[in-house]
Amino acid sequence: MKDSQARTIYLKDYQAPDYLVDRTDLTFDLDPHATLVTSRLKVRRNPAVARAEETLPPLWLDGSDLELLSVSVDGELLPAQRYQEKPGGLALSVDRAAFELEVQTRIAPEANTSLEGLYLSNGMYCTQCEAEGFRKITFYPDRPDVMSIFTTTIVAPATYPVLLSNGNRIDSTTTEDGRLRVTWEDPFAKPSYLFALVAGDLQHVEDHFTTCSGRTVKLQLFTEARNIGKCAHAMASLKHAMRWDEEVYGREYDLDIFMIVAVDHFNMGAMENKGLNIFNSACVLASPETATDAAFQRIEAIVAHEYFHNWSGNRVTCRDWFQLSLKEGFTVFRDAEFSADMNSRAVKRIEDVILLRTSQFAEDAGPMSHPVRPDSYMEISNFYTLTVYEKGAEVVRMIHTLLGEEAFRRGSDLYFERHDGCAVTCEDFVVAMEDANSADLKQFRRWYSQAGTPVLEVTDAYSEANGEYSLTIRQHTPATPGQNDKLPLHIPVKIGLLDESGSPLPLDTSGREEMVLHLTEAEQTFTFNGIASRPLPSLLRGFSAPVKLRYGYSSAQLQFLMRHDSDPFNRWDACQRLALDSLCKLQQQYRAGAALESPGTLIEGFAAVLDDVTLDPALVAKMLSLPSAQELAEQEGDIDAAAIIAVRVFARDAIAKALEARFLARYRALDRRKPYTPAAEDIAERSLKNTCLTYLCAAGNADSLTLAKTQFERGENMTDTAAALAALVEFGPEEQSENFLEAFYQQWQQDTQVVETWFGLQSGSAKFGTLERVQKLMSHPAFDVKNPNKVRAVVAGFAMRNFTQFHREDGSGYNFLADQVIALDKLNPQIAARLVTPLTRWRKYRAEESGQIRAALQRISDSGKLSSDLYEVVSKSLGQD
Ligand code: B3K
Ligand code: ZN
Repeated sequence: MKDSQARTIYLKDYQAPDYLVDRTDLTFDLDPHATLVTSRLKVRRNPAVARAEETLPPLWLDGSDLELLSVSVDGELLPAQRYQEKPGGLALSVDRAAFELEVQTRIAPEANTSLEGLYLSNGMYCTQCEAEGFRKITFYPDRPDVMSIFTTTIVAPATYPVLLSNGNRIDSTTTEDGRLRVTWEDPFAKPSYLFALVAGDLQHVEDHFTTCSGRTVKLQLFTEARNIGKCAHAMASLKHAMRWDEEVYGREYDLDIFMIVAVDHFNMGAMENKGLNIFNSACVLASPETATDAAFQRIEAIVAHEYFHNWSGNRVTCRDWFQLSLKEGFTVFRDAEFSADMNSRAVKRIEDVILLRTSQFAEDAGPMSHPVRPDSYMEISNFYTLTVYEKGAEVVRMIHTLLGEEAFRRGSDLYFERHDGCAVTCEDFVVAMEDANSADLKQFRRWYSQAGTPVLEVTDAYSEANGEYSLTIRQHTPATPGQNDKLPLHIPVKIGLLDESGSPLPLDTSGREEMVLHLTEAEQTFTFNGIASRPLPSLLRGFSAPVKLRYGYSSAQLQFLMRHDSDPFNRWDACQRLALDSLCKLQQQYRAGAALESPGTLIEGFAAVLDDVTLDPALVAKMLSLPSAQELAEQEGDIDAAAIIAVRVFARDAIAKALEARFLARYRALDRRKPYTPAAEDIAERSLKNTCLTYLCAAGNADSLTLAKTQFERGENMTDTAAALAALVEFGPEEQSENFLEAFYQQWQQDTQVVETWFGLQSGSAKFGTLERVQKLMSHPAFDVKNPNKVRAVVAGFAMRNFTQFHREDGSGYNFLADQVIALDKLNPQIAARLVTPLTRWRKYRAEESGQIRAALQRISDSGKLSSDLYEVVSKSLGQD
């Protein structure tokens, strides 16, 4: 296996830049095949590293896939012997400590399929520079600790009437030959990764926001004309986010204009470029007819996330990419709290914890395992991970839990004040939290440097004679690649105790009923006095730390917690544990070749949940959802895919049949046919209604399929329509399902986002998402291998969300994925490196699957020259690096 230029970069090797760039003045003469980029930089020696007597070091400018046309210093063309083009950039010999550098390059946006740098999406020019895409635009010190004031001039034919960049528009003219020429200036110094440019024939919607100090900010959302009716929700979300950041963090927006642009070809969700956020259209465009509730909520969260970056990321940025979690972990925490305030707090927490437990824990236990602040990387794009984002957010959440709301705010105020306009480190963040509160987070810092998911084993003891109850907690973090020995972490464990009637017990003389235990030792005992009878502990409330918790709850105790715990998250968690226990028992029966027994306890538990009309319907829906196949897989050492699939279907059908009457009653009560709103209460009702509908259809009663058919045909909103279609596809007669799918496509074929939903429905279907069908979808006219959303809907839908078909015994699913990864690596390395993830878990499977998956991975490795992105993941997974 070879890659282009894989080499490992280490945090310990960080050095401050030799030169700084005070001003960056860019001119783009746009052309699909030959865009001319002129860059004028005011460069000076970095005083922090300069010593008077030394000779000047060469100036290094990163560059990739660029055609260099000329280099001048202070207005004079530089002779060729003064600069050297090397792999990855340009080295200039320098004879003065401050100078103006002009570099001209030519690039071809049309040929750029990596979607990094400047590229075309449906004929619209757009950019993506984080992390290292700016070097595909021009030669530049493309590192986040070089911050500069940017001015950008865009020249384009009149067929591109909208020309955008960061900051404020300061000039707009028509050239003599009839082209448009627009100049933007961003007054805030920023690293190159926050640069953005957009040019296209776009429409926009406009609104405004009055900031807390009374300034008016113009808000504009740009999209192709056909999507102009899908902007309202994102605009409303933006205004909510702007207000929330003022109220909760005291952060006011700083420019007079904030723009969002929707593009169809985008590698991830969105990008926080200063004043000009660029969004994947699936993460910003929505209407009730075309987008599901999940999409509405995702849009609200991502719009907020990108907006929040204006402070946590842009005003205060990262010194180097090892510090990525400084901005991402903090911003994910901020957006999670925003979503919790806008919607159901418990449900938001549950969704985030499901993601952690299924995917981040798997990453922590896999070959790419790394700390929240990695020590090394080959390709930084591979480190935009769940560990950096989601576990990083958990680390910030734990600081919040340990310090408390007000102290955390003092810490964040100090952080923003102290580091405004600077590129800093995770350490700086922690120090600000400490300094603002005279707190000690010394041991807590290990969360940034130690990889792996800690396991907490809890035992308890009760002495009736003394009225004393004690909890003993042992912590242990398993070894991860390159880190064998782990130290104890400082872990906040939020707990409560319930008496036999389910009431909370006072935990100390102050009478508080909930507290945070500070676990800092490998083993520690916490004692509570004045406890009249043996209590039931409610542990790790709200998932107060990203750990695996083990305590030997009986089924009866779990059912008790489900009914009485005052912490809604833990009520759900008790229900999940009950389901996991039942499914594990069923797996044992399946593996032993025994008849599967109906999961009676689980059915009882679910019945009680369904009968409790006082519970938030959204919480009920979550409680009634069985753990996913992926989550079940995470429980085991030797994953047996066939067993997981079989017992999940068995349990689901048994629950469906046993509780059919209850599901029907709740469905009917919730089927109110109200006009659509994305309000939390309405989303909650739809989610429970559609959960009931799915169980009803699983029970196999023809009347239920009629209910689904009616709901589908009414087509009142995409949430209900897609849920009904999914149920019909999964449980209805095959021929009819085909007809429904076809009817749906005919109705929505013009709508990009709905077609993506349609693809995903099929590729992720246990019944319909067979390999043959997925291959057929890849030749569908609406499929486009150069569009990551389509690849995600079809290929990732199959490989990551269709456990049943992907793990087909003949190994064809693994081979298919290997083929797709090899092909995609030539077009878009970032997407290829993400898509290969399911194959990296080969060691966790039983021998049969494990051998097949490894062989598929080996085939990728042997397929020729790989991108550095894919090389890193494949070589680490095979154990070669
Ligand atoms: N900061 C971007 C992610 C960039 C990913 C580059 N491969 C979006 C976000 O986290 O807000
Ligand atoms: Zn982010």
